[in-house]
Order: sequence, then C-alpha cells, then structure tokens
Amino acid sequence: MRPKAELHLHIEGTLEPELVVELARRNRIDLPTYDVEAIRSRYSFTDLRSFLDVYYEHLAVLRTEQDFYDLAAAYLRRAAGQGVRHAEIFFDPQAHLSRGVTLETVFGGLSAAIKDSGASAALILCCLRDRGAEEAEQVLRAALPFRDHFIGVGLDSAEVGYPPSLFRRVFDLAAAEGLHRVAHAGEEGGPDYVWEALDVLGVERVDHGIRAMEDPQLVARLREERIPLTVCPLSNVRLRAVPSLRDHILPAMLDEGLVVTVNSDDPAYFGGYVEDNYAALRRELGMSDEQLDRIARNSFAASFAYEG
Ligand code: ES4
Ligand code: ZN
Repeated sequence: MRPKAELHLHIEGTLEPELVVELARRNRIDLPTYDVEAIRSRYSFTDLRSFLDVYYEHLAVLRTEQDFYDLAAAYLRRAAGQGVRHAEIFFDPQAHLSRGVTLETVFGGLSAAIKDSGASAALILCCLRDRGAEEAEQVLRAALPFRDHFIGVGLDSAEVGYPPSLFRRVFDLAAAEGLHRVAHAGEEGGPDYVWEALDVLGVERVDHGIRAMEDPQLVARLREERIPLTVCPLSNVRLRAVPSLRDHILPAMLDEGLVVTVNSDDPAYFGGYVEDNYAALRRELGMSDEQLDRIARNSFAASFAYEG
C-alpha cells in the first residue's frame, strides 16, 4: 500500500455506528435505535445538508475527554492500516461548545490520543460557516489559549449562502497568530467561492475545489501558484456533487497539472477510508499506478507539518 498523508478528514466524521452505540450506552444518551445496521441504513444522502443533519445529530454521544480520545484513537489506528503516515485532522469546536462540551475536553481528548498513538498528526480548527463570522471569531479567540494544540483554521459545514468573504476577520486573526489557513470551497459552491477563499482569506489549500474546474482562469491560478486541492471522491459521490465516480473530474484536474490530493472527508459516513478512495479510483476510473503515486506524493508536498 502506498504511503500517503491525509489532509481532509473531519474527526467527527470518523464516528462509526458501533462507536455511536457504545458511547450512547456509556453516557446514557437516548438514541432512536441501538441497532448498528439500522443506523447505517440512514446513510443515504441527497446533498451536503442531508448529511450534515445526521452528522450533527450523532455528535450528541460525544461528552467526555475519554470519548474524544476514543474517537481519535480509533481513526489513527484505521488510518495507519490504510498507509497514512501523516494526518491533518479537522475538528468542529462549535458543534461541541453548543452542547456544553468545553474546549478543554475536546483538545484534551484529541491531543492525548495523537500523542499516545505516536502518529504524525496535527489538528485544524474548523469554523461552521452557517453559524456566521461573529461566532467563528469568538471560538477562535477562545481557542487561542490552546494555540499549541492546533496548526491551522478551516471553514466547513453548509457552503452555499455562506461565502468565504464573510470570514475575512477570522482569517486575518488566524494569520496574525501564525496559523495555517484552509477552507472548504467549490464543493457545492461555484468557482467564485474558490476565488474568495484565495483572495480574501489567503488560504494555502482548498478543500474539495472540484467546481474550480468550471473556470479556466481559476485553474491557471491554482496551477501556477501550486495551490493544493484536497479532493474527496467517495464523499462527492455520496453527497451527489458528482453522479458517479466514473464522472469524477479528478483525472482532468491531474491532467491540468493541479496539485491534487485524495482524502476521505467523513469516512464513517461515505463508505471508505483514504486507501478505499485510492482503490475506488483505480477500480472505477482505471487510474494508473503512476497517477496514484503522483497523488500520494502530492499529499506530502501539500501537508503543513510532515517531517520525515
Ligand atoms: C463536511 Cl463533506 C463536508 N462538507 C462541509 N462540511 C463538512 N463537515 C463535515 N463534513
Ligand atoms: Zn470536508
């Protein structure tokens, strides 16, 4: 299996149905069903919003530092088995703070799991764009006492209607703190969202970015500045950003000379971890070893923190 870095992975999206049930029992939280297969049968999505509804609902089971530890430890174990040598991991503090879970709990559990695993991994704090810029700025300020627990900020959740430019101040603050900057853009939103992420937020990588391909000038910019794109093929199929893997634009992105990487996004929900995404590209799109090797090399080149 080829060594790779994973750069687009929501830790909350690695919450497998088995762990949902285990944590619900441990924390005495009511679930509509405790049947793992019944939970999994709900994982049929029509768009990003329909997925996010289930994703946020399941977070109710995450309460204690141990819960966050177990979540991250499980991901890091699976990732190692998929050839991941380095991971830059998103987490959504607002989704926990709003349930009364503190930043101490979240950082404590995630950071301890990374440390104990011995893995090369770092955290990226994501702002939920559909909660607006004011709350995002408050959360980033509240997280600054934990500055050495994370390496960057990102922007996720429902994209359309929440353009990157709303978050200029948050990203200016992040830059002033020496944090790396990334944003989901061009997943459901158009190329204009990718332009804004670059020009207004100063992002160093674009998460998804598949719709950038609709704008040749934008493609030229991404190529010339070697701005990496963290593409998530199985995610795009499950959220119907593309009709099927065979229709995915990823090979064309590679042919355009873009710094494309392949990632799993929310693997517990989208039917596979990162090597499963690579395998699907080979199987469904007939991508060659040479192409997949290039993508894996790109993943290390596009990482912020890999040493080795
Ligand atoms: C996400 Cl696939 C995706 N897009 C935007 N926000 C997210 N949060 C978790 N997964
Ligand atoms: Zn994502």
